[in-house]
Amino acid sequence: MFFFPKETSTARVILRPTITKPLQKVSICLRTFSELSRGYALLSGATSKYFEAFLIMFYPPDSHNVYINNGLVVIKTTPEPLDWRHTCMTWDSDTGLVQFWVNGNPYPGGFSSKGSSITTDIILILGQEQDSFGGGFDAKQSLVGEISDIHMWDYVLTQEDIQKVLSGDLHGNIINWKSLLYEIKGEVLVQPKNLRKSFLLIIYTLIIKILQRSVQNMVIYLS
Ligand SMILES: [Ca+2]
Repeated sequence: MFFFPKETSTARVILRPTITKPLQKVSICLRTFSELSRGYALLSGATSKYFEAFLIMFYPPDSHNVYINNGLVVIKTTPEPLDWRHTCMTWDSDTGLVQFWVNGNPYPGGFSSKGSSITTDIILILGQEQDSFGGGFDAKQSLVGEISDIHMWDYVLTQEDIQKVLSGDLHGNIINWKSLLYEIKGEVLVQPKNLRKSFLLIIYTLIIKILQRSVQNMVIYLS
């Protein structure tokens, strides 16, 4: 996973998708962990024509601004407890339909940029939001936290596909986390993904409880 340790306007990961023709259908999935309460970009894609060609902004705890070729769709979701968060989005130029999932749960989407296509010059960036083609970053829109399991497709995923992505059985055909092509700029650490935020917290809580019980038993014994 990529770890963005602090708020900067420099730290970013530039992805190298294998796109040979303009995208008229697209799907993206990724996992993020962040304790930020301000808005931040989950993914920023800019083309020479549209600086918000493919952008997902998350405003915790329940709102997303999705842009396709500068066309905005606002998506409301149910707030989730602080943990790794799996976000998926699809867009189909034929209808303009934007679909959205968080942790496998579908949410009402919207419509954006029907009939257009995302051009092959797209610059895809994790950690920062582009206000120009490949730049124009603002620390207050940067990600502080972690990103993992990013996959992207040049077709529209079904609900069934989303479940396969969640369980790790479906990988992207234009961006694949298992064979990711990327370039790091600034302070971004590459680490093995761990579950410390959930699993280790449970273990830690259990140990504290056991210790507390032992102390209580000792007190009872002594008195
Ligand atoms: Ca910005």
